[in-house]
Amino acid sequence: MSAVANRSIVAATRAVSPAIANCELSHLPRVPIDFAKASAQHAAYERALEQLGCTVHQLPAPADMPDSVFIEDTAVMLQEIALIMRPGAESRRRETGDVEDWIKHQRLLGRIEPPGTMDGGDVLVAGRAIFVGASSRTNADGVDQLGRLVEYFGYTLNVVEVRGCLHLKSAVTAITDDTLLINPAQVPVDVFAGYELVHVDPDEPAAANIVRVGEQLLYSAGFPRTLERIARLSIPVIPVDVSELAKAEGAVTCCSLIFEP
Ligand code: CIR
Repeated sequence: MSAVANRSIVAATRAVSPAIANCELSHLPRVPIDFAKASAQHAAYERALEQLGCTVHQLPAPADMPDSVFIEDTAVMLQEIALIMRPGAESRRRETGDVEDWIKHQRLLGRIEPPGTMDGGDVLVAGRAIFVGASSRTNADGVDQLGRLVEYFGYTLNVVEVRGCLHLKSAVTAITDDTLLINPAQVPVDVFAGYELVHVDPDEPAAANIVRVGEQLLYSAGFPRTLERIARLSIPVIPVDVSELAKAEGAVTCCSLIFEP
């Protein structure tokens, strides 16, 4: 494992809010969430990021922002610019303020402005290609604004229809710049022509979400069959238990913003 190689990578996280039980839910029934267990899993997730060589910077969790642990939805970090999102769920809009206050010291800032909406979970960056999910959280105005912001820096933008899941990155994430982990039942595969695609095991539809840290991976321990498929790539992968956070419809990418300072 090459943790030393990742030492310059920052992972911004946000502690679990004591109000997480009041989280937004779109595709799952509401079940009790054990705050202590969710916090312990989140702490183990942060330790795994450190094991991968990241410097973890944790922002505090406001008691009145149930979903704030899912910091990925508040911003998209590109090499050239940080894009502050305008989350699609009204209850999540206030989450961006504290994140912006910290991120403005890291990058030039761009913003999705009203009436645009976009969650960071809908933005997949693979090299110089950006894919944006047309989900229930991201509207056409948000996509137009993102297009203008990223095309200036030479990225290509592709809009992807998302079916039966919350975000684009519920359905497809990057293992490397050229290899994607994908659930073909939730996004059209032809959009990703030219990429090597690792399909999730059909019995694990929520398994397409993986965190890439440099040349290494962090993945949910809840998808052992898909993990076997990923292991065939011979890329180091740390599994973590995020079962309690999954009850709030969270997955592994949503709990961090990873970038090189
Ligand atoms: C929400 O519905 O907004 C939260 N309960 C879950 C957000 C998960 N975020 C993500 O996958 N990027």
